[in-house]
Amino acid sequence: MTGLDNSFFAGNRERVYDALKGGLLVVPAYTNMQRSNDTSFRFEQEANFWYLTGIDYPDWWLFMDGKRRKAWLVAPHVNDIHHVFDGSLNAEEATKISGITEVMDRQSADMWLRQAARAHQLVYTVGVPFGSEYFDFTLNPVTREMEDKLKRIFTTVRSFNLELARLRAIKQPAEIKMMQKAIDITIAGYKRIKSEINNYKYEYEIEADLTHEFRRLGAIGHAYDPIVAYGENACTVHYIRNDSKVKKGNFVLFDVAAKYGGYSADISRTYIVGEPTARQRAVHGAVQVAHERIISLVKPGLSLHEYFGKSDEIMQGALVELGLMQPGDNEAYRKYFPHSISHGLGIDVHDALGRPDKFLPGMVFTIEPGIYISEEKIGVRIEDDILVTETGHKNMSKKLSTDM
Ligand SMILES: [Mn+2]
Repeated sequence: MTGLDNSFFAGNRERVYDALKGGLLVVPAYTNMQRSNDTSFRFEQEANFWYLTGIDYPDWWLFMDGKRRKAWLVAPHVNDIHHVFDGSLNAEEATKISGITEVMDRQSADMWLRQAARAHQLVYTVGVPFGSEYFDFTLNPVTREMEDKLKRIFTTVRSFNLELARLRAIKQPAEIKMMQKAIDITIAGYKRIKSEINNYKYEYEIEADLTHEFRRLGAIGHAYDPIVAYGENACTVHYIRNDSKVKKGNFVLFDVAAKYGGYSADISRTYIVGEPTARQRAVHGAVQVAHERIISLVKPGLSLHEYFGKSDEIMQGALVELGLMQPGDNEAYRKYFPHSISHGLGIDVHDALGRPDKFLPGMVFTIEPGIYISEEKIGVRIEDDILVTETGHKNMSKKLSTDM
């Protein structure tokens, strides 16, 4: 159950037909990935495929013809054993979810592609993600396999990622509703553990209560591996072991959020266990003030260049005030604030915004200043989810206090 009906997916396809300008687009679903030996990870769908079909099953394909403004689904061959163990989707169900009435098998799909290649030299598909040469994990093989397959049939194969990112960047009211629900569930989780923060002995106990609250409220689970980082652990930006002791006298940094109805939240808070020292209070306060100031910059039409420039100024000002850097010392700046201030948010927790030059109404992104001082065993991050509106912005996670 996605919460969004097939008119939503059909509407998204209409926008893609416009962007295709008469061209052809092939979008493959992801395939299941090995977890170990003979088991796979829980399936996670490719976001563009889901955005255009609503189908949350592996190995399907979508063909879209911009000229005829028509779409076809290609069903995978599922053998009887897999059907019994994992279930599968029949053509009728696929049509109901997606609103696409034409469903063919793989063999017909190959004929369809060869036929299409007579009228089209160029075909668009979903290419590998931007920056993937720097990833320290293996890509879902489907993307490359489909590219290679299309290269054997068409003269030119081109990525449609940027166009899809630009469409997905502008959230529709139905999407904002889902995102708000994911955020509200996340807030409920935070409120529960905040009131108990002095009673936990290990990071994983807090993680367990967050997970319990998310699932209890209907979220599919975490939008990403939860970060529950006590003290110095918070200085490892993507710390996910969550197995250290929690004691009085330091912070726990949380970067934890739910996924609901296909959409991700992404929220960070930093809570003190016991009583804070003056220094801890100063660092947390500095992040809180910077966070407020950076949020207040956001309005439609603001250039991203100006936004990043001003947020750098604000963050550097905070670090100077804490005695952590001299003005202009870029090396110290990157040491104490090593990650980006913002990223897009949506189906993917790091949703591409399509490299915009300015903020547009309907964009949702995070604002997440942090200060990490490993020599003092202090790490603080505060992150909210911001929607650009027609007149300014809406902080979608404002209901959750940023206080320690
Ligand atoms: Mn984030």
